[in-house]
Amino acid sequence: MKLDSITLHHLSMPLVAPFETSFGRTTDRACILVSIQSEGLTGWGECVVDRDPGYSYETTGTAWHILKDFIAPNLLGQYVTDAIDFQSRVERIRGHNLAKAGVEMALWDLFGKRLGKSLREMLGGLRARVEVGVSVGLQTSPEVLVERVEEYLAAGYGRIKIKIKPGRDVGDTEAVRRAFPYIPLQVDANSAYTLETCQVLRPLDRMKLLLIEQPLNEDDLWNHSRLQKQFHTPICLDESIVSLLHARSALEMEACKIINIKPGRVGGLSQAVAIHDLCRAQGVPVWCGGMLETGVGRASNLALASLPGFSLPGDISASDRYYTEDITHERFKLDPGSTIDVPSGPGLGVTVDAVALKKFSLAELRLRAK
Ligand code: OSB
Ligand code: MG
Repeated sequence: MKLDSITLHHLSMPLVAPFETSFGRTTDRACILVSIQSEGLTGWGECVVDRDPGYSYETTGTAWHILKDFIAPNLLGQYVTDAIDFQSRVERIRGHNLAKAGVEMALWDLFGKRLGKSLREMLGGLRARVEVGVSVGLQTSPEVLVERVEEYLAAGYGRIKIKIKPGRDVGDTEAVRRAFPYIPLQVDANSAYTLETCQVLRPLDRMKLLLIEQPLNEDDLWNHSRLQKQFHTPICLDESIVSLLHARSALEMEACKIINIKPGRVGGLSQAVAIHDLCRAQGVPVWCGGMLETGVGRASNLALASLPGFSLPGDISASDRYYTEDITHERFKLDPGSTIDVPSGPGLGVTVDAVALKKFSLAELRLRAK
């Protein structure tokens, strides 16, 4: 399809409650929505960038720059045929996966609308609904954490993930495990430990956790492989897996037994599917991570998580876990069995609410083909 214009929307959306991890606290979640206009259709994508470089080196500022000055000029006025074609056009732009992934998502939405096919169909997803869990941020105390978890369990979430950091690890996890001895439970450290400081996590190995997510630095595959040898609990990598090659290296090194797949982190849905395929061929479980997405990114995550290798519940919670008001008309709700329905309409299967978009927009820029 010939791409006529690309519009960037810098958004800031208030969360229903602050979300705190080992790298910081978010009260208003930022992102850049990308819309691509082509042949009378509009495709939407979400760049899951944050204000600060805490999770990724990318920020709303770097993504805006890379999108405006490098990615868009490579695409405007061009005929882009598919995701592979798109990737080859941005191959020479090193890194900046979150920026690239947002554009790839918008292209999938566009192609789906043109073909009358849902993203799930295009990616080869099998399920019409996917199993999900909830990611619970750091709370003021283990007691408050247990209360939060209890609320989410009551709301119907079947799998709980809690955030940990040094000083708030074994005690918090133990409190939750003691209150709920049998729930599927996992922890996420967001790179807060070193191989040495990680030794305090040893008691976690007796708490029947599904996995321990990203204990060490993102660039430290090697020490994750040393750590995995010391723990029975599977280590799951998030930040470390930024490409198919990283996934292959991590598995070969036995740096993890499970992979969290986020299309943003790996530069797009096509890469996410490639990592899924690799893991599936090797019998390695994967699950879909989350980045507090709006309805746009959430629709994309649901479609991805419908692929057969996603054998663990994703961090894809209902819309009301994040936002009182979202920028899509559609809201996602939690159904019995801790599931959410995968959208079935063309492309992402969601429509953007122009009024809400304007309300949460800090800046907008339309780039046109010359
Ligand atoms: O590490 O998985 C993470 C949110 C922002 C950045 C990183 C992470 C997260 C989450 C939230 O854990 C997952 C969600 O969207 O519910
Ligand atoms: Mg994580």
